[in-house]
Amino acid sequence: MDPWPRILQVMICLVLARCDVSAEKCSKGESECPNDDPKSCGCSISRDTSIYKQSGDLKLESVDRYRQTKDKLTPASKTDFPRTHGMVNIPGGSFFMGTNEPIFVADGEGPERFVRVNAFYLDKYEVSNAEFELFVNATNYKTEAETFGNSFVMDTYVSEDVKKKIKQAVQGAPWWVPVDGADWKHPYGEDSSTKEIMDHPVLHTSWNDAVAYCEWMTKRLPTEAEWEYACRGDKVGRLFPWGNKVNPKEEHWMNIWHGEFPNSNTADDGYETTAPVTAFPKQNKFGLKNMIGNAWEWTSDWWGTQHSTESKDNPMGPDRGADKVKKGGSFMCHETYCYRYRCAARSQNTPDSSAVNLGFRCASNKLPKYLHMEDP
Ligand SMILES: [Ca+2]
Ligand SMILES: [Ca+2]
Repeated sequence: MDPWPRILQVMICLVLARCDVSAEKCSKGESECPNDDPKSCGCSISRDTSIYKQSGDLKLESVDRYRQTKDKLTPASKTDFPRTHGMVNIPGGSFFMGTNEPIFVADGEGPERFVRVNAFYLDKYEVSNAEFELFVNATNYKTEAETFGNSFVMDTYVSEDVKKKIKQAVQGAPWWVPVDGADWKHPYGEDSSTKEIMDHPVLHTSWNDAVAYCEWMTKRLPTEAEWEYACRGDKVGRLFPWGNKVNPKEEHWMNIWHGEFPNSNTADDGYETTAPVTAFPKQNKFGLKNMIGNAWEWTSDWWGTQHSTESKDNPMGPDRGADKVKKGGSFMCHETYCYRYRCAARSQNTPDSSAVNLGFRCASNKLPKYLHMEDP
């Protein structure tokens, strides 16, 4: 029996339970939109794995299998594409995490709290398709989207042929559709490919996939505190890594949605979908690219929205949870819908979820032996 209709039905129901549709429909100015709803852009749609586990027709063993073999592998592999796995040094220091002027209160953007972070290394770029391909080729790793056989894509980016096969969408965020065959190699459905975008961020990677990749690179995911500290780059209380101007020097420094979401994308920044991970100026003094915009980025923290105002050293988030924190917003973010391309902004997904606008970059306590440090 084909389990897909039942799976889809249950998945959509559960997705709906996780999304407040009233906020999704708000396309007015931010001041007119509900500010207390963390789901207000449809960007936290999550997969529900329990239905797969209950049905017994799916085994998620790829991460474990990969762990048994990773020591034999070589993260410094050669590729035809320019490597973008370099890391920059983020000196230790302190900062105010979060904001006392939250846009999305229920996201737990606030309150501001004093946080100290030890020095660490962070990938200068989002992980690209080319870099992820090295990992897959070396380990035969199978992502969770490939195992489940589907992932979330915005309908705008899906071909008419693929659209015909889609029977359901997420209520309140109807542009989000579960697409069969969508995965990191087929970001917009089975008839798409990454052939021309190998230098773009890898998408449709779950948190578990991201952890597996970073481990293979002898790296790890950044904590949310590390990510935000790196994003802020010593700019106190600013919205973006460089300050408060959306377009510094009248230029575009990030890849977001321009036009009227979700109906028109004018691509004023040059990109209707993703941009190369090397695109745009460095976003702050650490030399980081595309921290905000382009692809959302997983962090290691469990999701929580109640933060103590006590100062903390190297906080790692709640001990447990259902969702993992992602940061930075994406090419699908528009000020009127998902104004989350800010350092303090945050969102969440279950660790096995994947989507067309979700990727990651890795961190490390020490510079891996096979790497030279990147200039900031
Ligand atoms: Ca854009
Ligand atoms: Ca990003």
